[in-house]
Amino acid sequence: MFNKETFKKSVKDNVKTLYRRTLEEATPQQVFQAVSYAVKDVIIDDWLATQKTYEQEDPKTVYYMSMEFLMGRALGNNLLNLMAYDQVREALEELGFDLNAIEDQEPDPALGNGGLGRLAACFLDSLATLGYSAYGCGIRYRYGMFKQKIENGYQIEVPDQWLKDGYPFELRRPEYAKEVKFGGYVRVEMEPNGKMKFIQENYQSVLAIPFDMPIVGYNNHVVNTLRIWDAEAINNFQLDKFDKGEYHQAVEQENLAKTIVEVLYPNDNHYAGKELRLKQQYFFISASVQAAIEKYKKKHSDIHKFYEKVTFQLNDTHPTVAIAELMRILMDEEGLEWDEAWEITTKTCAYTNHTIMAEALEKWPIELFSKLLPRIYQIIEEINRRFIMEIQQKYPGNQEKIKKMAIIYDGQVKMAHLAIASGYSVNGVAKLHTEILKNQELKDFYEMMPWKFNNKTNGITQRRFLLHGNQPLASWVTDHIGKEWITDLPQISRLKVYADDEKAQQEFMNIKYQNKLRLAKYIYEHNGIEVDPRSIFDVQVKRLHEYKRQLLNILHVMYLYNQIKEHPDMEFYPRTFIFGAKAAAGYRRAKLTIKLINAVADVVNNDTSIGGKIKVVFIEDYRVSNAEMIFAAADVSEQISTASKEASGTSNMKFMLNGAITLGTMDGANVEIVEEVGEENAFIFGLRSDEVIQYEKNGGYYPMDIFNNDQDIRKVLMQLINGTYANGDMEMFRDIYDSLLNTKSSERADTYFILKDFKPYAEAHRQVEAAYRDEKRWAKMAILNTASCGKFTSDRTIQQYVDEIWHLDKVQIVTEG
Ligand code: 26W
Repeated sequence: MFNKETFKKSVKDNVKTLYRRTLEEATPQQVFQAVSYAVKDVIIDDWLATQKTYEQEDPKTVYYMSMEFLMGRALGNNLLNLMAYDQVREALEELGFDLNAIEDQEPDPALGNGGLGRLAACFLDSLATLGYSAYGCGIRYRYGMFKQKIENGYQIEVPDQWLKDGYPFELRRPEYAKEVKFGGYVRVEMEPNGKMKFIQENYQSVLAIPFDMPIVGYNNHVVNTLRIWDAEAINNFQLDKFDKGEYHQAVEQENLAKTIVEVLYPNDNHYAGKELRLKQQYFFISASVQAAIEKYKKKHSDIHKFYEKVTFQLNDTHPTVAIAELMRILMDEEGLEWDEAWEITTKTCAYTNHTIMAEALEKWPIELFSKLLPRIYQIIEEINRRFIMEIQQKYPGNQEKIKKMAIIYDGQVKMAHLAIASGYSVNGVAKLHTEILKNQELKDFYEMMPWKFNNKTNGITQRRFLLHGNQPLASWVTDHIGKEWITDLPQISRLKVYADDEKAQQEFMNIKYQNKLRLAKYIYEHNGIEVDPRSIFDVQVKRLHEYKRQLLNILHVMYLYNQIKEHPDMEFYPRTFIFGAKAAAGYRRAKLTIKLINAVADVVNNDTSIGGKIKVVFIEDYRVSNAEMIFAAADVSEQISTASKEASGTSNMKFMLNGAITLGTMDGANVEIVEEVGEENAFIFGLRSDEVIQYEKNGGYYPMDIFNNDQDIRKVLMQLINGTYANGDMEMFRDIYDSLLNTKSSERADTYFILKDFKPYAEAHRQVEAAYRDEKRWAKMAILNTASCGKFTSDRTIQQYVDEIWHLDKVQIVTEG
């Protein structure tokens, strides 16, 4: 149990032992470290108790395998889940410190890109809170997602040195190290009993060292583990190899270990085909699968029943080599026959698809794959051979089917096909997304194996994104309906009775105003831009990608600015357009879009003639920690992806939870958000997904018609190439102009239907403005959004994974005191 005085003493002692200083002499970073070690001390007891309970009760365990875990800061969240936040705040006050300021000292662990990585983090929070035995398995990247600096309007990537001061919440576990082998060749030996034995030889190895991070459940003493793997050379430098003339191999092994976990690939929804990435994948998967089997064997003698106690969830195709690695260990090390190993594997592995963007699909050239992972490749070849036989049996003589569905085809290993053929479950992440998978992208697979397909609409944890991120609103909600919403979000619907209550409306909007003030202050400090907290805060924060259409947003801002300039007396409610987005380092058009946003901001923000009616802000280095503050302050949530392209989206849910109103297309989970809150409490516009798909089947549409017939749009587009936002440089934004209109290039003009949706988007914005002018109507809509977000808790999502896919056993932790 938590004790304030013990805690204070522990903080003081920690500063002394860690830094040989008194609290008064310690730097803020040192205080953060000392406080965090004191918190870790409290966590460790529950961590031990949890692991002991798991050992005794032996519940089925999910291993959530993911290349990405976008955790965000741990200190504040851990304190809330431990129910110790207020006491620690007081303890620190008594010591002369501000908990918020200490929280700000924590690096923001960003071992992920965007939605997929943050979803994994929300899932871990829910698994622990619901009392399920779970491991997160991932990579301990030395450098996570890059830090973004904006210089002269352009994005600059700076390395994220999150480990430079040491990370207090991790625990190195060298006793669980595993060897991972790359390259070489496979020698086949005949055993006396006639069985074939496959031996990998002349390989390079790397030692995988696990670092464990505690995942604290809310108010239940459960502490699960996120296990991320670091790489080390196997025997630092082998002199004997040196003597034998194998100097090169020893050096290479050393280098492999150094590079393998060096950095997170900053691509989101774009497959680059880099060999190092495949090395990363096999590295953490081999170590994790070995660890899972070792743990299972400690308690169980019959490996055939592995799947009764263990399940692997593959977070997209990135961890899909787990299928072949499990087969390899079961056959080559446990001595099982193919059929036995196959039964276990296909009952253990399940796959989640997170995108239908074709350019995101992972396909590895056979050459590269078989060289790096010779034994794994053999096994995939055999899986493929048998799968093709199955296809032939089901569709005799149908070559088309084989061409479309084979795992290995055209010189490539297709990871999605491997995952679908070998897993017992395939799920999409929102209703619409799953339907598109079944009826379009994965149609052939669905027809052959319909029972595997299911939907699990994404969710988010209300504990980080309301309880921690928006403490004033969290308290207000608790004051009105009690605190059950913290672990039972659907309870939040009990706020609906306050939607028309004037006092409640005022309080709700006043909290929003306070949060806007906090964000305005942050913007002033970071951007030097003064924004009016009474203006509409219209926010789009997410990775920068063409399909997410930040370009539509900024083109519309250019249009509004033109309108105000042309009609200075027109009615106009002041608006602040806030953007936050990282672009993949090699994604040129995305980076140019960032430049455009900043260029428009420069012109518009400094034009005194418009009297501050529009402000444009690009928040540098959008990440989990500032996201929490941004959601809390938003009035309007921009969710404007081209319909059918956004698998789910999860920021839409975080905005809704915080009382922002969705301005969006009928895409991803927006569809379900509208279902919950009602169409009258959202602003929906644009092409529907079936319309987009229809256009695509017909080769697109003619944006030039729109350009020719609409002078407002034409004016905006011309401003891209007449230097309006580029100090007279007519070339700076030409690529963007070309992408929308040009027919000369190989790509379709306006692939993402920006001009097609432009006018409907502008109309939706006019409706936003009208609604906002009516203060009561807006307050009601905002309250109803918060009150209607119950479905979108990751607790619900996880419960559905448990009930419909994993079938885990619930556990209770009994502690002394
Ligand atoms: C191989 C390169 C690569 C890297 C990342 C391909 C694909 C990805 C991810 C699947 C991209 C991603 O984060 N997808 C997002 O997943 C979220 C969680 O399910 C969804 O809410 C988003 O709609 C989806 O874009």
